[in-house]
Amino acid sequence: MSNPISVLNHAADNIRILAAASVEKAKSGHPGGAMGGADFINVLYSEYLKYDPKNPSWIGRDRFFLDPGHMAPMLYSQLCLAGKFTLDELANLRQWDAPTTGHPELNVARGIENTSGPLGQGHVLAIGAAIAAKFLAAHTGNPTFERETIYAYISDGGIEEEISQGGARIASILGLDNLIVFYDSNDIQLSTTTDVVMNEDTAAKYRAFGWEVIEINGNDVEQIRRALDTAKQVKGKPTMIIGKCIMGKGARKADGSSYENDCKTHGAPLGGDAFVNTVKNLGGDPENPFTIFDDVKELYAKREQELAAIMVKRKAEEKAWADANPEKAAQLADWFSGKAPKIDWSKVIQKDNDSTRSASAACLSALAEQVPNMICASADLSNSDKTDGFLKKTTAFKAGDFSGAFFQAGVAELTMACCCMGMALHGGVIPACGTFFVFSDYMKPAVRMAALMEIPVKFIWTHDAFRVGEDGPTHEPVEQEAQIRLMEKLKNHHGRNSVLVLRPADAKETTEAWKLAMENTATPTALLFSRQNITNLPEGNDYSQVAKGGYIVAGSDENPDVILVASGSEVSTLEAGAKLLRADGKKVRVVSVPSEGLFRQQSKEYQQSVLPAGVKKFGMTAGLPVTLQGLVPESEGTIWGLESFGFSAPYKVLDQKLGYTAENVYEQVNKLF
Ligand SMILES: Cc1ncc(C[n+]2csc(CCOP(=O)(O)OP(=O)(O)O)c2C)c(N)n1
Ligand SMILES: [Mg+2]
Repeated sequence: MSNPISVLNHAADNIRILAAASVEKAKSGHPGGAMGGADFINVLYSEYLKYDPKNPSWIGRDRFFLDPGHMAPMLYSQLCLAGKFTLDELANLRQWDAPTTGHPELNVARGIENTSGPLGQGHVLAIGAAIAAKFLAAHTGNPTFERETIYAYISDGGIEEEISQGGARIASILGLDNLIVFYDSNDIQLSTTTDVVMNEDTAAKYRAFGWEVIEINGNDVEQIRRALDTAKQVKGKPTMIIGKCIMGKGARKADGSSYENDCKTHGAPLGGDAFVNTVKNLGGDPENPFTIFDDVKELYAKREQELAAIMVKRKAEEKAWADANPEKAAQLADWFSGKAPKIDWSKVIQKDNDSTRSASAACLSALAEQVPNMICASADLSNSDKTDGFLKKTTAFKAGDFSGAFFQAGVAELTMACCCMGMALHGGVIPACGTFFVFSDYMKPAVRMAALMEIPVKFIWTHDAFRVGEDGPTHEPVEQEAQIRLMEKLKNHHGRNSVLVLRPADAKETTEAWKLAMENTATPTALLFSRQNITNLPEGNDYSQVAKGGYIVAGSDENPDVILVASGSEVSTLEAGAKLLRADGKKVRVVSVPSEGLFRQQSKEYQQSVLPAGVKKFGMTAGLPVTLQGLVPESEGTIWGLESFGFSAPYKVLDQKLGYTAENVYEQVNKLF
């Protein structure tokens, strides 16, 4: 490399000053880690990371995933040197409407590949992105994906988080040699030094996982370069570079003594004279810290030219491939357009009275055949969560062979979710992942981030109610539906429901639910499916109405005396109860609400026409009664729900014992009159 080390060190000091200054100005934030990591990120951006300065969303770019979101000042300062943020924006860190949010939020145009903050997730997103790059290389043959390197930056907190074990396992078993993780090992965390909580040999741990591990001084330019050069040559496995970094490198206290390696710099401004002394120590002007040094400007101007030259070659290579493979090239453009794929749903033939998980398998089977960029995953439950409908049409990923489209994640739901989210962030693929609904609890932190980032991952959750039965209360979801439906109520930054949640009532509603899921390119979708068979809704039901979130089921009476409301398999229980009520002369309407969130987006007139105020209502849910509270007001009726963890017994016994029968519907509804 031709860049003088003195200039690189100056640039790293520049980053340290900018990071410390932005935190100082905001009066809050995290300067210490950012100052320690500056050397690595600066070497990476000034000499290694390949991206198109003119087109931030270039599909073949290297990607940088930050795990410790609290090190945002480091990333923003680095991206400021690379021209993606202004000095004014740095000075506005953490302020209303500023792009320099407290923790980085996904913004590819600004060079931010992922939202980060919850430690541990960020580097597993990178693992997902690395999988996506391997998939695209195998499925398109476009050489640009072979050249991509996915970089991740992890800190002590991310290493301590359990998800790092799942990530380490997956990256190794899949041989992700396009992944380079830098571990900022500064021995300091928020409230203690790391030795208080951690005595593992992290290098040995990752070697045992099958990774290449390189140990360096993380503040030394030459060692960083050598490590990156070596890592890029490694074949067949991922690489971790463990950089011993100095927390708060260059920081000085008010009395001029060292402020390095001190927990206090983790999450607070250096403060007053300490800040002044630090900036001076780093060669800056405390009166004017928001400055880019001239030689640093030159360094990054030079890098921009180098990148422009690299881009000429890469674009030519991509064009040669596109010219030789025009159909594939058109298809690839389509995959990266973010548009919903075209699917012929008439190919999905549903069996009568099937479980909705099997009905989902029928959909997945069609998707495997028709959506060549879809990737389906399961956390070791594919034959139960019925993602095997997809698997039967393809093969699972293996190290060196990404010609299939199934991702066996092993028993690691959070890891699976983050990998799938990372695939979505990479772009070009449509990820879905399945497990039992009760284990969605292991995924919530990721689902929340997927919702915040607005990425359209499909979460398939089967065994959606206590009718798991014999497995007992450990496996019976009760409060989970209410929890995930809270995400329908939470709006994302575009004002949309942050998650689309669909719980279809029978096999044909399942096809409609999958259709909505595939059309939803704007948010994650949660699909809740039954384990047990469900009687079809009445003949003549207009299934296209699933798209309205809630609708009147065929066979309902005009001017009803009572409206019965449910989602999922409880709709068929209500239908059975309706028969008994009608035999008594009652006029009954049955309403299926696969998504309350979607239903509430319809016109007030429509909502009122389906659930008119003033008409008696009865709701039935296998979840907590609160699940239906928005649809069945207390003043108009009652809700039959589950208020315990459930019990161990065959599901038909549980239905009887817990009151999920036609007879109980009849009895409870009669109490309203
Ligand atoms: C899942 C999660 N738990 C807790 C936190 C709060 N937190 C932010 S940083 C941090 C300590 C991080 O230490 P380290 O990763 O070593 O960063 P450094 O102090 O070196 O900057 C904690 C506990 C978090 N952001 N995410
Ligand atoms: Mg640390």
